[in-house]
Amino acid sequence: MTSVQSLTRLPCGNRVLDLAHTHVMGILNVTPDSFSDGGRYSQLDAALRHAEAMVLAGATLIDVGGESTRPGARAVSPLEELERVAPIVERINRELDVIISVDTSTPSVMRETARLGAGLINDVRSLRRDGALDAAAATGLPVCLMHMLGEPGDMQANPQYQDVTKEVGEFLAERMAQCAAVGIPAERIILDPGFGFAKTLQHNLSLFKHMEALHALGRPLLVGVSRKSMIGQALSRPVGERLFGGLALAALASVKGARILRVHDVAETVDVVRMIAAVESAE
Ligand code: 7PM
Repeated sequence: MTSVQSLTRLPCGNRVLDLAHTHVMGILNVTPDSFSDGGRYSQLDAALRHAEAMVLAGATLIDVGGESTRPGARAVSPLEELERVAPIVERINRELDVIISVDTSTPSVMRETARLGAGLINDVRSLRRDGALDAAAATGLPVCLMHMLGEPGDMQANPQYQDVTKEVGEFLAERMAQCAAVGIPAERIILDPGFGFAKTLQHNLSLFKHMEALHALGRPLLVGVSRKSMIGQALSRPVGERLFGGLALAALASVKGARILRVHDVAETVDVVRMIAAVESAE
């Protein structure tokens, strides 16, 4: 087993991600609604049904997140985060044919969810928390490294760049080097420009336009723009009216070579990806 296959097939725990084409990652939020009186079991069932619907719609990855990255959101303890995420990871692994990505910066959550069947660690903090590099290395799983300056709470204060794409590339290269130092090889890394994280509208648009420059780092790109404020700001749309703008960005990202699109609207995005693939596979 050499070259061509190992360049396109990324082992993700008990499953394999074929990087020859673009994948849709469905977002599954398991942050509890404090006013919900549904209780634990019905919340778990609702999350599982949502995950199942996204898989039926064509998602090949499900991103499970238990710690809100929203500015001003209450900090969640590692135990609380694990109690939210672990049951759903276990159920998805048992009942659905999909790669489970865990959106976490917490070392104990990385270790425990890997044991329960997670296939990918998605860390918006790029393994910068104490112990995160070692925990991720110990799981042996692939890692998505995302660009962000500061913490979710303060990142939008006053973001400044000379050349946003160049600086994002330099940041991701530095994080790849830190990963290599603890035994996470480049072959196990996915890179993410971090749209909406410590960036103004102009930064986000410029970074999106020049995204191809990040291919120089030699790793597959994940793009997350679904329902984000860059769409709202560019089109003057509230969060409930950002689907078409998001699909335009999904199509552009796919054409620019992004390999994973992280989205809320899976069925619609899968049609975008399949339509592009149909044209690209023509004579
Ligand atoms: C509040 C603020 C709520 C931000 C939700 C968000 C990404 C991610 C998120 C991304 C990767 C959202 C974000 N965004 N992981 N997690 N890439 N890899 O809008 O762009 O979904 S959370």
